Amino acid sequence: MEIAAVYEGLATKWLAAYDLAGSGSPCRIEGELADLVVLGEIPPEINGTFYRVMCDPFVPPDPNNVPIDGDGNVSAFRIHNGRVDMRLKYIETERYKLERRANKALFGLYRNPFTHHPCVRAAVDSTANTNLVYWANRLLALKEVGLPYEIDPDTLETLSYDPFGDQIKAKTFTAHPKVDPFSDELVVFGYEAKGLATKDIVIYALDKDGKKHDEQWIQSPWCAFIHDCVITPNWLVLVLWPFEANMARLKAGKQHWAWDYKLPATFIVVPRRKSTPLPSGWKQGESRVYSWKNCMPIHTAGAWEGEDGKVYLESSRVHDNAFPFFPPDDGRMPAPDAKADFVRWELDLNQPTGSTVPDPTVILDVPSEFPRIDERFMTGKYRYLFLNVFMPETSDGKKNIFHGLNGLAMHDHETNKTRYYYAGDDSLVQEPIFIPRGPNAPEGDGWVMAMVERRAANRNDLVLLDTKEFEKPVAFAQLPMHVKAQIHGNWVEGNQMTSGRSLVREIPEFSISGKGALEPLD
Ligand code: V55
Ligand code: FE
Repeated sequence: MEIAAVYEGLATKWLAAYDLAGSGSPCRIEGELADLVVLGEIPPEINGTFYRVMCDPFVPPDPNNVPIDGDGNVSAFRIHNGRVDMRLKYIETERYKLERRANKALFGLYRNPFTHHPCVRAAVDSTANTNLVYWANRLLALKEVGLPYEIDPDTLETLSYDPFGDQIKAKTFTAHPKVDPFSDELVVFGYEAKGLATKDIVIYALDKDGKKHDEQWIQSPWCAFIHDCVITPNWLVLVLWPFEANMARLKAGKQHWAWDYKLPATFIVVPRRKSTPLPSGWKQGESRVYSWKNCMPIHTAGAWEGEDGKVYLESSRVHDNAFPFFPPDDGRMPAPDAKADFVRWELDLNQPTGSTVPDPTVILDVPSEFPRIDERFMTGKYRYLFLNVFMPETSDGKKNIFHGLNGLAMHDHETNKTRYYYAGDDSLVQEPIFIPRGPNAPEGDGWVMAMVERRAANRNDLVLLDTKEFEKPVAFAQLPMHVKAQIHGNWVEGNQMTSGRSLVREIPEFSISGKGALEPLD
């Protein structure tokens, strides 16, 4: 990081405070703002809340810690009658409360208790900073290293850790559980589920009341980083990144993960239920492992079952280590011009476990991340894809996802056409969410919303696009300040939440005092 000359010679515990552009500078704000300034018009049909979470350390972090380990700071944008209300609040994890009371970092490196202050060894080591998912009438703040924190959907106050409690003996819960809208289940997995550096993976579903069923335990081929997954009606596919964790490295006080150029990106295919019809040759309780080459399929869009007995899944892909803060043991850094694209993988379930999967089909040859679909259609073949991209015409062929994403794309699998929204110069865009035009709207008919960072102005905008006219926004809601990049976010329809309370303070009715009245002048 270049230290700006204006700050030269001034020491700070906050290295990020030297970042004049503001992009990585600490946000650390909590509070509310009613009725944001809106340019254009927010359609009155939109009624719900966009929840997003930022990685925003409250105390200056250990200088050797990685950028994905800051405290979870939630922003909620409630949209109703064309108005946008905003609330920001930290998730009060044990870790956040301990460090705030101590006024300094007590936790050292990501997911390495051997680097933590001994007094916090028994505390939950989760920042809950990765995703917010509404399920079983609960708003869950998720981080894959631990179990969910439940937060209040209106006040954003932290209510509890592990709200699904005693049903499941696992220490972890993915930040990317998947809602099956047809079976009304949340499909969950956790890896390192029996503790640090273990190869145990737990898989289960939570029904709409939060009751667990279809619990299974499987073994990972190595202790891999398993961030995302896909579901089809019958299958769960876990996506393994080529990092590895082991106790020796942890005990040596080093990073949890090391990239390994010899490991392949790998998929574990698991039947979701005992009743899943198995292809011939599959034994009851079996799961199969398929791999490709070394690469990082970061996030998935969705998956479907083909008529050919294959499972198709789509993901972003970086052809190298996209997390250079977890280098291989020999310290090798990823190529600065590492390629990134968006691809479709084909998994033939008739192939024996251990098989190599064919090269994936490139769907978008553009640096892409944060793919989303109209999630009412999750588990089946979908037509539309929404994602963050680095705009092809601004890329000069050299820029990649390490340079930030400055546009949104809407891709139509049927026509193979891609529409783009360019956020503007000096602007970066974050993960989009899709809002259906109504409960029965056709797939992809609605709006896309995303946070835009206006770097030069050091301020943010929420952008709203109509999927019928993707290139030109219908509205912006302006934030008066800069907020940090979100990790993930989700849209929750107003009719899914029942409290009826407001996100911001309302002015109660009162009687006018009469003391302000002037006497008539004549
Ligand atoms: C990711 C993010 C995380 C994490 C593990 O983007 C993986 C991937 C923000 O925290 O803990
Ligand atoms: Fe993620």
